[in-house]
Parts: sequence; structure tokens; C-alpha cells
Amino acid sequence: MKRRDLLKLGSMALAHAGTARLPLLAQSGMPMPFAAPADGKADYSLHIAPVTVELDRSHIISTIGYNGVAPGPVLRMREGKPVSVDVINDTDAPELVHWHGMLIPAEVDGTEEEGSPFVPPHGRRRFQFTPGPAGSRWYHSHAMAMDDLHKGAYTGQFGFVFVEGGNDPGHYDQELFLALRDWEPFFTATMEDDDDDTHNSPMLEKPTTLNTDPNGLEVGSMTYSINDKALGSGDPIRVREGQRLLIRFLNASAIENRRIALAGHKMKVVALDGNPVPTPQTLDSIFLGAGERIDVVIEMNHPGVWVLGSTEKMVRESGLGVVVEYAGQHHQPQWIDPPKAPWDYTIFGTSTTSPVPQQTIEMIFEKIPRGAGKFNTFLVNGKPYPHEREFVLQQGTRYRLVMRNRTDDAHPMHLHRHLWELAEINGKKTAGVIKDTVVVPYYGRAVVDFTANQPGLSLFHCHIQQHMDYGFKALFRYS
Ligand SMILES: [Cu+2]
Repeated sequence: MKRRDLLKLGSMALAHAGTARLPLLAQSGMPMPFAAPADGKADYSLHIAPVTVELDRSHIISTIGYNGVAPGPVLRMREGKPVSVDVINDTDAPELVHWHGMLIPAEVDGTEEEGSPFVPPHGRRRFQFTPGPAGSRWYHSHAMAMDDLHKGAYTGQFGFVFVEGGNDPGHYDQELFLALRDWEPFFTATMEDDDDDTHNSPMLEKPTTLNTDPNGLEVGSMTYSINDKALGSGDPIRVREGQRLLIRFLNASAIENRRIALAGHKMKVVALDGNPVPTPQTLDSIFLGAGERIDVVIEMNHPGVWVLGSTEKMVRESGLGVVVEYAGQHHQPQWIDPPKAPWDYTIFGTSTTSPVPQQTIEMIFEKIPRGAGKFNTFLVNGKPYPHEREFVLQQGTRYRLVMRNRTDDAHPMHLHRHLWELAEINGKKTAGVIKDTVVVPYYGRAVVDFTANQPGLSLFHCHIQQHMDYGFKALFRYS
């Protein structure tokens, strides 16, 4: 399955959405979350089943995907226009499809914790919701994996959903959806964390006495791809001098944060997590926590054959990259290490600071080495999930959430069904950057503001599957 075929599948789904309307939904505005799938075709259908992925000619893996492929098709939806999605589960395990970054009711959000129903093994269920906000969102399995590395986010159950209706980032010649991925996960005691590169940050939350107990097993990988192809296999991205590329990146890893560069070029960051940023910045590399999206515009002004990929040599050479080839250029793809610069969300914001919300929620993250036997566990405010009624929101109130990371890892934290505005990262203030996932730096602090405007249960968690499975989550509820 080639990239353009994936895009084609996405547009097929779009074409189909144009023909199958549910008049009842369009009129009522408040669709029933689950209609009987008996009559009429849904606008979209996702078929969960085993698939093979040919990373390169000599390396074909088997996993679970959507509609016969992994990643799943790029689904295009229109902001505010209700959709129905049939999820058909052809596996032996109950499944959940989560719509990451969408502001939709808990019943259709796709997590067990929020009370969304499972799609039973060899069963099906229809989901109905109104997509939004506009921008780069994604869908993925939200099943727990625990010590089973063939479940949940470790499988190929992920794909982009693009919600049309937002501001166009300006003229561009090609739009590409690139998902960063690792495969064939394994447990390891020697996890190298070169990826998070937040180690040189101020460490405002570093405890004075560190827990030196031996660390639990973590999840690693040696096999990587962008979409379904390892670097050097599949078609290159073919460009011409003078073109503008719009690339929508997604870090679909269940395991790690990533830094990405295109050799010989700079990338202009125009949106974070699908939301346009107040101050676009042109950079040598970008950094994506697991679950995050970044949209960049690249001016093709340096003819050659280049590698777009991970800045970590081992990861790039094990597949996390794609060749970018200018017309008429045929030599070996070239890589150039970009200058090292710390990733800083605050540069995309405005210098005007937002008014401090009246309500503040304090959160302290801690790791208990080998708290679950072989594995580490995580605590939020000294307690395991679900925190009973510790995090209760009042409809309409604006909150400031202070996340204090007292662990030796950078955690991509995600709150379902709400949007965050970044207020402060490691003491540096900003405003106007809207996100749904934020990497809280190594021993660092991230402060975000949000309005409680989505009644129902909302799951807050680390987007690294193992961390979430072993306690790094909490439930927000409404009073
Ligand atoms: Cu984490």
C-alpha cells in the first residue's frame, strides 16, 4: 500500500460521505451516539483485523490494522457536519477507537475509563458524532496492553483524521500525511532516552533526593517506519525546485518522543496538534511527543536527494525516514545533522500573557521503580488511578493545570475532549498555543489553561502506552 493509495482511500471515504446522509442527524443536531447499524451504510467504516505491513522487501510484519492496512486510511471529515462510523471488530479482543483531539461526547470518545462501550470481539458498533475542531486529528486503539505488546497502541491501529474547515496555511503544491512509527516492540532494561532531549532543561522539579531503586523494564524497538515504509523502501517524496510542501506529521509511537529534520532544508511550523500557532517559526528540526501532531511548510529550494527522518542515527537507519527526491536528481540520499537546539513550545505563542484563571489544579507526577513487579508504576498526586473525586470540574470555569514532573522521563500528557492553551513551560510564559498533548520535560514543569466546557468523564493520561497502563492516568469529572 503506497502513500498515494492511502490518500486515495481517504478521499474515497470522503466521496462516500457525500452520498450517504442521515437526514435525521442533520436535522436534530444532537445525534444519538449509537444507532442500530441495521439500516443504511455509515459514512465511514473501520474494519479492525490482522494485516501485514511490508516495511521493506525483506521485512514484512504482521499486526492489527484498519481496513486492511496500517496506518489506516486518512479520513477526511468536515467540521460541524455529523458523521456515522461503523467499527467492525474482526479480532478476538474487545476494541476501542479513540478520536484524538476531537471535542466529542464521552460515550463516543473511545475509552473504557470514560464509559465508551467496547466493540466486542467479532462484533460491530456504530458511532455518531460531530467532528471538530478543524485540523489534524487522529484515531487509534485505546485498549489497555499491560504486558502484551500485541495490543492497543503497539498494533497498527492508528490513522489520521483530517477535519476540514479551518484556515488554510496558504498555497502549497503537495500535502502529505506522515505518521512516525516503531514496530516489533520488546521489553528492555536498557532504555536509551536520547529521544526526549529535554535533559538540558532547567529541571525545576528535580527532587533533592532521587529514588535510586533499580528501574523496571521498559519498551523498546529496533524497527521503524514513516507510514508503512522503512527508509529507502517505497517511493520517495518527489518534488520540484520552487515547490511548497505541506507536511502533517503525527508521532503515532506508543513508546517514544521523536526529533525530525529534513536534511538541507528548514521547516516552518504552522500548526501544533492541528491548531494554527500565533507565531509560526522556521526551524532546523521539530520535536513530537507520542500522540502529538505538527504541520510544517517546507520551501523546496535546495535541489538534491535528501533524507527526511529521525535525528537519531540508529533510529533513522533502522527505518524512521523517507527519501525526498528533486526532479532530475539521482544520487544517493544525503543526511546532514541539524544544529542542536532545544525544543521550545513557547516560541510559537504570543508575548501577551493570558489572565490567570481563578481555579488551579496542581498535579505531581512520580515514578515507583518496579512498582508493578517487573515494571514501573506511576502516581499522580501520590495516588493511583482513578483518584475518586479529586479532579471535579465546574461547567464553564477556566482552570490552570500545573503539571510537575518529578520523574526522569519526558511525558507526553494528553487530556481527552478538551483543548489546552499553554501558559508556561519550565517557567517560560506564553499564550495562544492551543494543544491537546503536551510534553512535560524531564524533571520539568508545564502549565496549561483550559475551559471546562465538555461535561462528562474525561481521561487524562501519559501517551506512552506502558506509562498509561501502569497508573499514569486520572479521570476528570464534572460536578
Ligand atoms: Cu509517560
